[in-house]
Amino acid sequence: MRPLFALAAFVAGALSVSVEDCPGYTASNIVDADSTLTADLTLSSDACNIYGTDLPGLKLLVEYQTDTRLHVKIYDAGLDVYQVQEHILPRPSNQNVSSSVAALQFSLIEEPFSFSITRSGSGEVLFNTNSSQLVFESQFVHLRTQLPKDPNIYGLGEHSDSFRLPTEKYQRTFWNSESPFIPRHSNLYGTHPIYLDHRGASGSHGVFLLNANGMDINIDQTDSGDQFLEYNIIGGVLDFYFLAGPSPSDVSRQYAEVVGLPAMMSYWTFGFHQCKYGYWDVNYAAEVVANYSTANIPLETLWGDIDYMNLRQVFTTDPERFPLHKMRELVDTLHSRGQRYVMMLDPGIHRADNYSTFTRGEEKGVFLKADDGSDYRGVQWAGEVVWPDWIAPNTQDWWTNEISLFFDPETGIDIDGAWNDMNEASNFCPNITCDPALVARLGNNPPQPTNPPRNNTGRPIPGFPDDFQPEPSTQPGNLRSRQTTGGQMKGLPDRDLFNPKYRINNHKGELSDSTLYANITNADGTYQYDTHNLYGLTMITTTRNSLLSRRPNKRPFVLTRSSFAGAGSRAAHWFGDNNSTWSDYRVSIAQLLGFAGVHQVPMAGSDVCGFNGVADERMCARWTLLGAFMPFFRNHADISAPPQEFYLWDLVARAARKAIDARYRLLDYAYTGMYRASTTGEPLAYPVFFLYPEDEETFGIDTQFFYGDAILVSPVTEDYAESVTYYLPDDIFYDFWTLETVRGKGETVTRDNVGWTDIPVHIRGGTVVPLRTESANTTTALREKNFQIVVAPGLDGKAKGSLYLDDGDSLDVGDAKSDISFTWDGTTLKADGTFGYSTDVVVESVMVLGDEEPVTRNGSWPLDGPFEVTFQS
Ligand SMILES: *[C@@H]1O[C@H](CO)[C@@H](O)[C@H](O)[C@H]1NC(C)=O
Ligand SMILES: *[C@@H]1O[C@H](CO)[C@@H](O)[C@H](O)[C@H]1NC(C)=O
Ligand SMILES: *[C@@H]1O[C@H](CO)[C@@H](O)[C@H](O)[C@H]1NC(C)=O
Ligand SMILES: *[C@@H]1O[C@H](CO)[C@@H](O)[C@H](O)[C@H]1NC(C)=O
Ligand SMILES: *[C@@H]1O[C@H](CO)[C@@H](O)[C@H](O)[C@H]1NC(C)=O
Ligand SMILES: *[C@@H]1O[C@H](CO)[C@@H](O)[C@H](O)[C@H]1NC(C)=O
Ligand SMILES: *[C@@H]1O[C@H](CO)[C@@H](O)[C@H](O)[C@H]1NC(C)=O
Ligand SMILES: *[C@@H]1O[C@H](CO)[C@@H](O)[C@H](O)[C@H]1NC(C)=O
Ligand SMILES: *[C@@H]1O[C@H](CO)[C@@H](O)[C@H](O)[C@H]1NC(C)=O
Ligand SMILES: CC(=O)N[C@H]1CO[C@H](CO)[C@@H](O)[C@@H]1O
Repeated sequence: MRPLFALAAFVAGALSVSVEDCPGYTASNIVDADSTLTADLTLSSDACNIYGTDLPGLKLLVEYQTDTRLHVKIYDAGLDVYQVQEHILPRPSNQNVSSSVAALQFSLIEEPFSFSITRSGSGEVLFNTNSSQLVFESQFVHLRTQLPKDPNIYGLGEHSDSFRLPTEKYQRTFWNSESPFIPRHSNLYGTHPIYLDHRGASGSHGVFLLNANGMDINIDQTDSGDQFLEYNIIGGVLDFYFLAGPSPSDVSRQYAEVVGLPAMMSYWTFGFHQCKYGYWDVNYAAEVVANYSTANIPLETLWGDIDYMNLRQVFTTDPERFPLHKMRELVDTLHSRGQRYVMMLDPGIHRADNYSTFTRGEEKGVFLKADDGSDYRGVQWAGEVVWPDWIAPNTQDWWTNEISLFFDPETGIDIDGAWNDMNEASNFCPNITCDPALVARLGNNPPQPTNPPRNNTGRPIPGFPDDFQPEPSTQPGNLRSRQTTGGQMKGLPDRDLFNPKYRINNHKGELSDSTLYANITNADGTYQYDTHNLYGLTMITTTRNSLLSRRPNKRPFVLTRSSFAGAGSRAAHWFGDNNSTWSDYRVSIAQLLGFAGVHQVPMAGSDVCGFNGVADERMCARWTLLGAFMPFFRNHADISAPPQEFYLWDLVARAARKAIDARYRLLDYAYTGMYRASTTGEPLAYPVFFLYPEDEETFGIDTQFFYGDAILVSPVTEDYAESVTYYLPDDIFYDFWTLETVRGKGETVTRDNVGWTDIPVHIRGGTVVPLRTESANTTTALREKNFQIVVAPGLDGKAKGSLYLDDGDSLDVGDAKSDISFTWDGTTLKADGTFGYSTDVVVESVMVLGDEEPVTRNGSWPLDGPFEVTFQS
């Protein structure tokens, strides 16, 4: 949602910094063992100190971690420079493979030090840093790699630009920020320093830089036309994971090995969700639910935005507009109808002595502290607020306690999931001159009395020794043993935390503007300067743990606005506060491809019909049809926007009925994709080139995508258009709606007269798609429907697919799951695999598509063991 103040501060940063005067480093003491290489790097001559102080001594560590993953780390010998805490992002285990069997090779030049990564066999250079000196200063780290001409680079989100990134004068800035209207070419809510470099027939690889500090990544060309990508970072170490691919999906899977497999989502989360900021009372909210039913549009989940809160305090309800007993009634009713309820939890905690969430947090010492030991204060919805320090020792217990009290099924609100917003973190204080009490007065809350200052030494926490530290990592890294003798990797002292000399291109202005001040320390002694981009990740980790503790065997559902690498293993993501424009409708596809294809956050989608602005009927109809083919499907609008529930327009209602009908019939197909994603890292939504990696025409496509590996979605993209031109690769396809065969020719196709309730969708030949025979008004009811198996033979006449079944909600389903594979050899459909999930639902028909009319065989094949269905030709 939107902040009270819109800041227009935008300062263009220099696209490329001059580092030519810097001396670079010289490598020595090179120890080249079979699966590791280490070296010392020393500053080659006098420091240049362009944006800080050059560090004289660095270490290089190279590990051949797996056949396909090479880890390269350059860090300070003193181990003082901040490194992302292992408990926040656990590192993958190192399998110590021999370099002789690895798909990637590391080599270095000693003086001036540079390194390159090549593909074994072909020797193709994937990464080479020799065109620019390595600069490693107290507040500036610089590294540049060459790229081929016209490279196909994807990822580096969160952004609202094209999926394939521009190659000239393009900059990605990472500094998580509240970003209403999702401005183009700007830092948005999340940080994912991973890019996928696709080189057609020679393959794809990935480069992940595990660094959470503010940075600018420049993609540009030198005056002589050499293409490069460079990192300009205001802190942290160079911690690279090179992923060999060679297929694009291989890169996705290998990235998941580093940052974690996506969390498995419950079946119901694929239902249709409705939300709006501005459902001003519980009756209004209930009426929305009722109106969906009356309109015969299936609504799975109602969402509660901050409206429900008393004085905008989390874990409270407004006694008049959302009295607890009415809320309980609402949720009971929803549950009895097979529907769900999700509520918002913001991190800004109202600083009020009569607010028990705050006072309990105070007692446990969970809030971020100012330098005098008092709570660090700022402004959020409730007025003057404090923010949890998610890594302080008691914060998890405090948050879990608040969640279990407020969401107690017996006495509180029995939610089905939690929504974490404003967690960049957003602060309505515009800058460091802010007096929170004064600014808060603009809101509806009086300033609260200040707390007595506390002893700041060692941040004392009641009941704990002064030097108490957060849980040590469960997966010790390579540096762990050195920690006792070396530094603590918590950040160099004596830095300018407000105005580092290298100024990243943060569209909000300075580092501390509209967020937590960069000089605030966390409980473990690290600074917000270094950990800013991790605030959202640590919040959703804590929320997920709390939900798990509340319902230990149910999959927690957390939706987050802010994210960092690895967020998909903990939460779903929506693309924030977009606008009701055709442009934001279109860009939602590029955003989905970034999150589902590259960033490993598969449960993703936009605010359908747009959050800000005024949703237009025809635009909303198109967006509804598009949103129904994205993993996360929610209509959501701002309080300042007019209502945009699907039932409000006849056209949109018809589009919604049709879209949801298709979505629900395909729900098990998508759920199977989700299972695959959560167990292997295979994407749940694919860029077209992932499936046609050698077809250059597909590399730039970001207005079409595959929902799962079989369903190609090609929406109308132009404003108010009734025709669309889309690309069909050289392959066989079948129209999803008419089942007609469509021979793709590796050309664009123009389709005219696309009605306002229509969206072009194709089934890719070579696939078997399980559908429910009919839709239902809830996903619970849907699970009772039988299956129809649709066989879409490929050019070779063959096809394959799969169907995953379980109870839809348990965290650990044990053996109670079925993973059924389907193969079609031209005459027989074979179903094989595991059949541990017991169900009365059967396969009721098998339909084979082809040049003639589809051929259907009806029957009743139980899903308790292998079966075959033969078609005579
Ligand atoms: C790899 O080597 C490291 C350090 O030598 C060791 O701690 C780790 O256990 C090894 N891992 C495997 C899988 O052998
Ligand atoms: C960097 O390395 C590449 C490939 O090895 C080589 O072609 C190029 O000349 C080198 N550039 C510089 C500036 O040394
Ligand atoms: C629900 O429908 C009724 C009848 O059309 C209408 O008066 C009311 O405004 C609608 N409420 C909401 C919240 O859409
Ligand atoms: C769905 O339909 C069933 C049967 O018609 C009805 O009992 C139930 O209340 C409906 N649920 C919703 C959410 O509309
Ligand atoms: C706390 O105090 C404020 C200011 O006096 C008041 O408006 C609010 O209702 C109180 N809250 C509770 C939960 O008593
Ligand atoms: C952070 O900076 C603010 C504004 O200059 C200052 O008031 C405060 O004392 C500093 N806090 C810490 C923890 O250094
Ligand atoms: C800080 O924000 C206030 C309020 O918007 C503004 O008046 C002031 O000029 C800002 N100060 C700086 C240093 O940007
Ligand atoms: C602050 O705490 C430290 C460590 O617990 C203690 O040594 C010191 O005396 C305390 N200072 C004050 C002013 O209370
Ligand atoms: C947001 O969209 C509305 C139309 O819905 C438009 O009038 C407005 O200009 C847009 N604002 C921005 C900042 O794009
Ligand atoms: C804030 C912002 O970036 N808005 C974009 C909205 O969409 C138009 C195109 O329709 C872009 O030009 C704007 O930049």
